[in-house]
Amino acid sequence: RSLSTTARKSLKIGIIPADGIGKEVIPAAKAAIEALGSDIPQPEFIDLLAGWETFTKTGVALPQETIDVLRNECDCALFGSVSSPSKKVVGYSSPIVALRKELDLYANIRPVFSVSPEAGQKSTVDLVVVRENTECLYVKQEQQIQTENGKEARATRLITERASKRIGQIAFEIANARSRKHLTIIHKSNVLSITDGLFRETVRKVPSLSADGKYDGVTVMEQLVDSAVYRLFREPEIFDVMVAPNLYGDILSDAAAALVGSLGLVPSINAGDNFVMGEPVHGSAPDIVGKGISNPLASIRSAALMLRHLGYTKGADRLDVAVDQVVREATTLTPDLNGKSTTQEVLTAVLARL
Ligand code: GGG
Repeated sequence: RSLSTTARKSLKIGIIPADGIGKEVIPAAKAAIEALGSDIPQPEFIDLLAGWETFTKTGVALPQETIDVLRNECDCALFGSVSSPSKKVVGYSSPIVALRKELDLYANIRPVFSVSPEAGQKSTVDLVVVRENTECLYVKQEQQIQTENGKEARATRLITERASKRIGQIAFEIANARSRKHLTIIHKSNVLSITDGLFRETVRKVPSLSADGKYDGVTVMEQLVDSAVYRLFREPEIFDVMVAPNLYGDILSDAAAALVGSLGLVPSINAGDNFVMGEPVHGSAPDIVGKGISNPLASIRSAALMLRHLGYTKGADRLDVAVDQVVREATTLTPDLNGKSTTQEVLTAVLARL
């Protein structure tokens, strides 16, 4: 699903560090992109605002200007992390959730893999979580009412055939391009038979919609989300590509990150038909903000995923190979990976290997 690379002389990249360690790791990814030289078109970075801090300063979490510049001027974007409060704040709504909807970035693609001790060796964990990115409980239709028995809170969970079909198509496409060609559909349709039932049935039907039998080689398995988490921890090697509604996909990818050492290693892209935005899976990590020890590798890998999605395979591969080397050598790592190095030292190590 690469966008055309032919006409671009420059690559306009929206930079939205947002909150917390996003402000530390996104500049590192930017430096890594800059170091790719002629392997990509000349990058032009456009700094854009969003996040809780932006809200506290301006009263708006996702300025219209950010959306407009991304839509009208940028080829792609890098997003850091958001620190939305856990309590309702009048006028505030999560800007990352809103941005995914505004730009119709309907697929959140999260590869989770361990770096093998030797280059070329098979990794023990090597899977991709394909998360639906626009609906489920994240439509954020919540309400609270007062009843005679106390407060009652409700949330709408939206699953549509359209969104399930398009995420299913992406998942089959990704599975088909991998060597194992195995897809697991994650749901809980033994309890949520209408919503998860629709997701499951719609994804299952995807191969029958293509006349050329292009997904014939993909094997399909189904797994209830709770047992998927159990099996993920017991036997991660059984999973190749997992496709899930929004909330399950969010939780599963954080859980899978525990298997590869740190959330600080796991990248993602938010992809739509016309735009792609790289984003580390980790959050804003308020406990380590400002200490200079946040792990930049997930952001650098997110930049690689973004470039690969746009068709810049050589640049993307160079970033991934440099990160693989740094992880494999294990001499320059941040504390989340039991190292003692700073964000800047890890970035310098990556740049030296590019
Ligand atoms: N980069 C992923 C990230 O920011 N994760 C935290 C998250 O999802 N936050 C949602 C929010 O704070 O609105």
